Formats: sequence, structure tokens, C-alpha cells
Amino acid sequence: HRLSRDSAAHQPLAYLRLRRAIRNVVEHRDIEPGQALPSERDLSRALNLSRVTVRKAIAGLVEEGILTQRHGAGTFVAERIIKPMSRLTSFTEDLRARGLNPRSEFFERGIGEVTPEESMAMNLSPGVLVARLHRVRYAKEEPLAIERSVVPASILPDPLAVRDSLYEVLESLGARPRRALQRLRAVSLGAQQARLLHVPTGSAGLNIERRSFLDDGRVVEFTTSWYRGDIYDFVAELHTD
Ligand code: 16G
Repeated sequence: HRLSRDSAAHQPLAYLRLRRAIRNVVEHRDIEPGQALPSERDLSRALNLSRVTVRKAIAGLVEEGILTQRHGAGTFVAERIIKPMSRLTSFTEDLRARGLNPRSEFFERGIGEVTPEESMAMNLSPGVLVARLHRVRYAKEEPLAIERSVVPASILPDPLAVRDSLYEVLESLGARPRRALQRLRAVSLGAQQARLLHVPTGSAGLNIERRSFLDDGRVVEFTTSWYRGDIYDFVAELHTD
């Protein structure tokens, strides 16, 4: 009796360990995007874990967007990049979780006076200084998004400190965003944006505006992004009240 209770107590650990192990396999590209995972039954046999444990680990990774399930066909490493909408993650974190190496090419990285539009969106007084980052974001050689971020200079005095991840730098400054409001809308990409993103003019894009906040309510970032519609899926879990 005691034994079965003990093993029940270890179940949550087993599923977390398996979840981490599968995530590692995907990160290291041991299974490529689009390829199938072994079936639930094969995994549970090979690893000597219960089907419930295997199912739970897989469900967690589907929710994270790392795996996708096609009814009747099985579980696959996600090909499109699936972004859970309820998680406040960074571009860098999203890509690393998929074994991709993010990189940025900057057009602009400097300090200037806040514009009227920015001061409204960020609740800043006119004349205040802000750091601006304007860049194309890549996974290896493939451009995935264009991003224009504005951060109060009182929070980010040295924008050159941002080489790849804005959130990593904010974290090191004790100003990692804790909450965000995000608006997403469909756009067709204009000639210049399309060229930067290596897609035909008029291709579908997602225009996303994110305002992130610190615990004390201050706005940390006001970022406008254009994500490629042919690559990204934004998904959310919904609940009734
Ligand atoms: C994501 C965010 C963007 C944020 C960036 C930080 C969306 C739609 N936007 O792209 O608001 O500034 O991540 O990424 O998810 P970084 O830490 O890699 O610079």
C-alpha cells in the first residue's frame, strides 16, 4: 500500500522529468521540426512510465507550443512557431526553446526624446528620454519579425547593452516585465517590410503592439512588431468564467 502511494507521489516528478527530456531532444534537434514523436504507447514501454505520465508530459509541451498533435496521426515537433498568447516571454526565449539561435540586426539603437504618441502609450511626460531599438529578428539566416521597441531611458540608459535579448538586459537591471497588454491584428506587409522579411510584397503579417509593465505599474516597453504570418501561430487557452 505504502509503495503504491509513494510511486503515486513520484508521478509528478516523472512527468516533469520526461517533459524536460523531450524538450531537450527538440532543442538539440535530435528530432527535427515536422517529424513525429514515438507513440505514447512506445514511449511508455521504452521508458517504463505510465501512459498517464507520458500523456501529461506531452500535453504540457503541446501547450508550450513545442509539439503539435494531429488527430489520428500522432504527435509532431511543431513546424510553425506556436506562441502561447498568455505567456510573457521574449523572442529569444521562444526561439531557444525550439533549438533555434536568435539574432538581431539593428537599424537603430539610441536615446531620444519621447514622441507624443509614445508618451501617451507609455504614460510618460513630454520631453522625457527613451531608448529606441529598431531591428530585424532572425533565426539563423531567416528573418522572422521586425521590431521597434521603446523603453524609458530611466530604465534602460544604455541601449547598446542590448545585443540580442532586450528582456535579458532588463532582467539584469531588475526590470523584467511582469505583465503586458498585447494587441494583435492582421496586416498585409508593405514592400519595405516584405523585403526585410524575405517574403513577397502583400504577404500576411501580424502587427502586434505590446505594452509591458513592472510590478509598480511603470511601463517598461512599448513594442510594435511585425511577425511573419506564414510562420507564426498565436494560440490561447480559454476558460469560461
Ligand atoms: C517579443 C515581444 C516583444 C519583446 C521581445 C523581447 C511579441 C509579440 N513581442 O518579440 O514585445 O520586446 O519579445 O525579446 O512577443 P528579446 O528579449 O529577445 O529582445
